[in-house]
Amino acid sequence: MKEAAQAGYEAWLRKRTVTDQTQLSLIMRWTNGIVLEEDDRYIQTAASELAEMIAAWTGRRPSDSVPGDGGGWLRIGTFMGSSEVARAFSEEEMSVVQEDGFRLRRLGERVLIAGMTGRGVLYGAFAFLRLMQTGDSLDELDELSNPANSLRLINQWDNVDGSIERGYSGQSIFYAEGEIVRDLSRVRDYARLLASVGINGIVINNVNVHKLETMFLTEKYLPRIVEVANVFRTYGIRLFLSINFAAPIELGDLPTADPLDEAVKDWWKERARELYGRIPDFGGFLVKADSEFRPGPFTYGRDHADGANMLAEALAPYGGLIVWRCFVYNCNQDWRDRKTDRARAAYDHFTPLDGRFMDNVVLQVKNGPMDFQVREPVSPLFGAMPNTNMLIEFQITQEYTGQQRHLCYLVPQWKEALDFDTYLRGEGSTVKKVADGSLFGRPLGGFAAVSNIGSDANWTGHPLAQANLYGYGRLAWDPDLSADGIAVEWTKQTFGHNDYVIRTVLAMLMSSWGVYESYTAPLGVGWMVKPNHHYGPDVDGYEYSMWGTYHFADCRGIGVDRSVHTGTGYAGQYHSPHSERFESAETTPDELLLFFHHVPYRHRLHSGKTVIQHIYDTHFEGAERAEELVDQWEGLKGYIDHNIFEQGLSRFQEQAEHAKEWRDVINTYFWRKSGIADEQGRTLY
Ligand code: GCV
Repeated sequence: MKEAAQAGYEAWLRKRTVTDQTQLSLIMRWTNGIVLEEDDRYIQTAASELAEMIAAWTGRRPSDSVPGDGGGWLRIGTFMGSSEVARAFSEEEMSVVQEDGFRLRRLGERVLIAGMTGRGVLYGAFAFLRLMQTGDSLDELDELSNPANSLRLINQWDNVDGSIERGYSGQSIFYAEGEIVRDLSRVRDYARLLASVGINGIVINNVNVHKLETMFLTEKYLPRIVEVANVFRTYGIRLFLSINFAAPIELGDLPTADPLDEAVKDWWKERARELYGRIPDFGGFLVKADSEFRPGPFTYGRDHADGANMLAEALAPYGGLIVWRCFVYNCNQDWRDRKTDRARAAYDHFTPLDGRFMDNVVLQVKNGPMDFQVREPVSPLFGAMPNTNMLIEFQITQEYTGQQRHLCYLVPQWKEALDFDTYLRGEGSTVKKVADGSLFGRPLGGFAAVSNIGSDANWTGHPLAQANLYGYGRLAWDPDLSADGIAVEWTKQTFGHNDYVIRTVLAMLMSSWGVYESYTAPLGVGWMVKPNHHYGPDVDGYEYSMWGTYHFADCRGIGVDRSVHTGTGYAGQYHSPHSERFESAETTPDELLLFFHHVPYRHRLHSGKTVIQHIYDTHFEGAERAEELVDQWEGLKGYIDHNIFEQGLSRFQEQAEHAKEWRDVINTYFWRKSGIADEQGRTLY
């Protein structure tokens, strides 16, 4: 019973006896002792993680000194503190290791885990554990690893009442009934998981900051927030808070939140002084302002730069950051007006402000111009603000991608966004280089993503949704890793080394985004979901699609004309050659056709099919492929943990049923609308 209740809890840091003999002998060979010379907090964490995991895998705890009998052992430390570690590397080898980076090297019977800082050593220790779980030999081990991104953040959309906005795996692990939970052991276990994939910052409350969370800045909550910060600090993770821009008013202290008002500036400076007095490494504030009815500087006739800089000034003396979100659009658009375009909004609002943000401000930009749909183009903002720090924001929680009832491995989608070329500085100006700051020589940059975890035993509801959390961290560290490489790593650590299991899970993960897209959102049309909760098909359902739809389907055709010549002009927000490619229906890639163009149902795609035929066929195929996922998963019975198998089975069965509902709702709608196909999806010419 206990096992069932906890199945999946250890996630990819499984603490069980390793049964694969090759793997076990590799681990036994190298882990007879762990020697550290420094008393740094992160090195202590690294040593205890290594010792605990190794003991759990092998049944033998490593000694804390050099083993006498000649077996392999680990020496861990920084280049500064440990003379032995320092001696093993040349000046040049050490100089290329960045703040959070590490080197792993085998030297005779020793494996060195070395970093410039204690945090680097901690990441090195987790990398070593990963190698033990996935690799086959350490004989040639000599690895240098630096994170591509300095900021690798997680955003929790948790509310202090215990709910999670867009959470699909239970309640918050941080809060219950208006309080921070007493027992922080689960928060600690979450911190371990995050640190193991390199996350170094967490925003612990929802960007929509309600009355109670506004009080996080007060004595009511601060002492407990300090405790949460301590837990994350053990794992090298800095704590951030989302704030309400109107907090001075909400808390009854001032009549205004005008960012240019001296009293407002002083109020925030005082909050910063208090916060840093208690949490010296506090990360900073995340702000959603003038977006979806949240307060912001517009009320006072100020702009985003005025608002962000006022806060940035308050935090700058302590090294704090302001992460300012660019998810800004007019919710009350009247969709009879076909020129106003939500997709344009972030670019239109923010590009005129390029160069005006202080150095400790980072803009957080969603990967696409809309809102985490299953398919969107990449936000053109990434190619438009060379004088501004930026973070790319992903959504690990599957709001529009099946809500963790459906399988959707998102790493391939994120990879596409990261590899997209903005062309701002000519060919090779990829989004990943904008995000990491290297393209424009920006001091700060990185990744942020909305977490998908909750109080469910296995953290993510769907057992395979853990791969998204894992994959996000790994990509934030190294955006050049491949989606299937990450999937294999995750599978081996989570399910062990059986080839059949690895191949099956890999195939399921890698096909899942395409499968989900095929029975839900064809050719770049999004939003065909039920209002508010966004689960399930409803072609005209989305709550902000007033007086029309987000797809403009009528009897003549479907899609949104975003061209410059006849449409909203959005295509012109890209640099050449994308601006020309997206301008014409002939050159727009099929998968984005309806995002950029309104075309007749009989318009012929590059694939050779008409749009209407494509919609029907993909929805039928998608539903079939969803059924195949059930078969694939059933084939794993007896090969993976029984309880995890059961968790997955019910979800795959639901997915298969639900995919049929999607198929029928979408196809029936377009059959009626277009009047050129029958109910079975056969086009009537
Ligand atoms: C936290 C979408 C979601 C909202 C979310 C918002 C945002 O609109 O549906 O729940 O709010 O994005 O990213 O701020």
